[in-house]
Amino acid sequence: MAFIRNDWTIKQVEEIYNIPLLELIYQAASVHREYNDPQEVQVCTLLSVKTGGCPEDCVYCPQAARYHTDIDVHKLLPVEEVLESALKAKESGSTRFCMGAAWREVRDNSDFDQVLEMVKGVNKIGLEVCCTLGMLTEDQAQKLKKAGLYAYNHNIDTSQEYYDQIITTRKFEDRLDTLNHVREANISVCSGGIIGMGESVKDRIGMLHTLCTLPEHPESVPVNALVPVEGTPLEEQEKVSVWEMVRMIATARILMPKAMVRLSAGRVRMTVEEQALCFLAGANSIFAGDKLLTTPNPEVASDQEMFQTLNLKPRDAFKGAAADKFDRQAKTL
Ligand code: SAM
Ligand code: DTB
Ligand code: SF4
Repeated sequence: MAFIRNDWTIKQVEEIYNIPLLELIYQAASVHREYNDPQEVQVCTLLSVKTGGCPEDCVYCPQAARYHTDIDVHKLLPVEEVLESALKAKESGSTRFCMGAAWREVRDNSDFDQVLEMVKGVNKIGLEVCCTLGMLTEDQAQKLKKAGLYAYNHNIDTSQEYYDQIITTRKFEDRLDTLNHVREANISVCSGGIIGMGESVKDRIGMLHTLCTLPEHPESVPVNALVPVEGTPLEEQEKVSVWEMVRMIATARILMPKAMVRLSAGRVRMTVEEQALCFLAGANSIFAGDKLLTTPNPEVASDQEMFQTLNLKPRDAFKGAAADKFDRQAKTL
């Protein structure tokens, strides 16, 4: 049985990352089987509850106010509308519902109160409720937990060394602080990053090293392929090859055996065969629904067909070794 370790060295991560590809897939698939049911894939739905107008300068992001992109900018959605979307997501087979807001950080204002209402409502529907709202204080994390938040997504995006090429309006350490507040509040941690932003292999290894040496591994690790959006500084960036996605996923799987490794943005440009390789290499979660936050995603019907073809089954909500710890709040509501 592979050990769960938090003391990986950069050299070890590099060695794993560089294992010949088919051997790497085999090793990752073996670790995956030791810890998870390889047929089971978590299906999550995303909803952008507040879109665009963000003060940050993340070079990949269509929602940064400073870039001129063609997105449907809107302020915070009404609670009712969000709950209707959550119900639809549940009906179409999702077990996790993630609400995203184009904020730098959460402010203690009526918008935050409204998000807390959304969290309560989605929780009541019986979905694992997740948010991605930017940076949080300890107190805000506690309030979200109290409202029934199950998971919080906060990506480190890239390596510490490459971070200032991607974002200058906050620091890598700020992200780690928020992750710490989320962990302290007993909320399930979702943190990963993006490949295809011009980073080196060393940066990819560095990013994985940061994630797998956190005091506790994130419960979920999204691996996004950059979706180049017209109007952003990365609009001309070349598509990453599927082999790079597979290598990232397989390495993440070996380093963090129990985590849900999520094949996230970029699926719309992948074939079913390519996605199958990612599942073989240990990916066990996807975003479903024809939109991610602002960009397209495969249609629900084609994903359902993919699940049938590959004999995959959607994972139940509130399942897994850490579930008791995280859904305690949900049960008492
Ligand atoms: N504003 C909050 C934040 O940055 O944490 C939450 C929303 S933000 C859009 C969530 C994540 O989406 C980012 O951290 C980034 O990893 C991912 N993302 C945004 N734009 C992307 C793109 N064009 N391609 C791939 N991933 C992207
Ligand atoms: C994550 O790692 N990927 C999702 C989710 N967490 C919030 C977001 C992907 C966004 C892709 C670009 C867009 O649709 O705006
Ligand atoms: Fe804002 Fe988040 Fe986009 Fe950065 S990734 S510009 S913080 S919405």
